[in-house]
Amino acid sequence: MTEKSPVTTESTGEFHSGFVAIIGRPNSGKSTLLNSILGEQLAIVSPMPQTTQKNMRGIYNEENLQIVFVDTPGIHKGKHQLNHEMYNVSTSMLKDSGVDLVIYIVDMSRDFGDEEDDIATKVERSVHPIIILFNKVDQMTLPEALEKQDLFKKRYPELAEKPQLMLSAINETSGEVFINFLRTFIPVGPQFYPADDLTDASLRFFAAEYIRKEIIANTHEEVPHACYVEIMSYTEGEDVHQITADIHVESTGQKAILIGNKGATISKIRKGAEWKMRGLSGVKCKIELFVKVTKHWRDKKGFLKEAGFAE
Ligand SMILES: Nc1nc2c(ncn2[C@@H]2O[C@H](COP(=O)(O)OP(=O)(O)O)[C@@H](O)[C@H]2O)c(=O)[nH]1
Ligand SMILES: [Mg+2]
Repeated sequence: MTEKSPVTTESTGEFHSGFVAIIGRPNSGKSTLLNSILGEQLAIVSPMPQTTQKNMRGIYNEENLQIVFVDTPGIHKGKHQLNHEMYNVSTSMLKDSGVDLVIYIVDMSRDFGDEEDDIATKVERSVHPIIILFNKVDQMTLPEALEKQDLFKKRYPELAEKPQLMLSAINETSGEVFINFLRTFIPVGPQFYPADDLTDASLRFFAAEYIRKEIIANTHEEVPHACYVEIMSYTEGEDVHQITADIHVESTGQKAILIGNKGATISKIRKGAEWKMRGLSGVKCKIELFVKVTKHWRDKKGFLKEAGFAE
């Protein structure tokens, strides 16, 4: 093998592995791509910006290959300390963060503005190899997509020569297409996790995520943004998992919306999350939810630290 030929698992027979962070604006399709790669609806996806609050690892396995993906919150400058912490978590991936490579997802269905400029500038300065993924090209014709790609390269000339790919993450085959593109960039390395692991996140983590997903699906506007789900207990019995969670909101008005008329909304949230947790755990799940008013939690450093948002 000459030095320049691409390194593939087939050509060397050696094990390849790497940590790959997925970054981009809120709503650009990071979690959708991860789910497509894993073939599972693992990460929560929604049209609401900032659906992903915390980094989540998803693990892609093949016989001689393991790629650990880190799904991140969207890079967005919001007004709360929470937004600030999420911004830091995501942009820290571009610094010396233990990842081998960064996937920068660009949403082609939206215009490039300040937010894209901010991210692109940070990506330009990153210490890591970068792959650019132009997503949502199903929203346009091919000439339009090429024109937009050109616009991107002119706006961010330092990124023009980076390896890049156009894709629609919602397309069923996108995961496979993307992995085939990515695999040549993954170095020789050890297997970090057992080959049948899909994630290193706990059932506790997913319980909170799936309750959040139901909150997003059943409430509107500011309410889902003002909610933080804290798992208070998770007991794994042989044929039933018992989960209790506090949902923190910022006002009594939000609490009333979350509970709904005669408890209808909170009951829907609970049942939806129970159903999803049953799918994930394989056993019956019973969830108890308590709604608490924790004023200004999104701006309380102590609370955010305890909730795992801040360093
Ligand atoms: N049309 C289209 N929509 C997409 C595509 N990828 C993601 N979406 C949608 O964009 C929204 C945000 O996706 P999500 O994965 O949650 O974005 P994230 O915030 O970057 O993780 C969801 O409504 C997705 O269904 C795509 O390739 N094409
Ligand atoms: Mg996401």
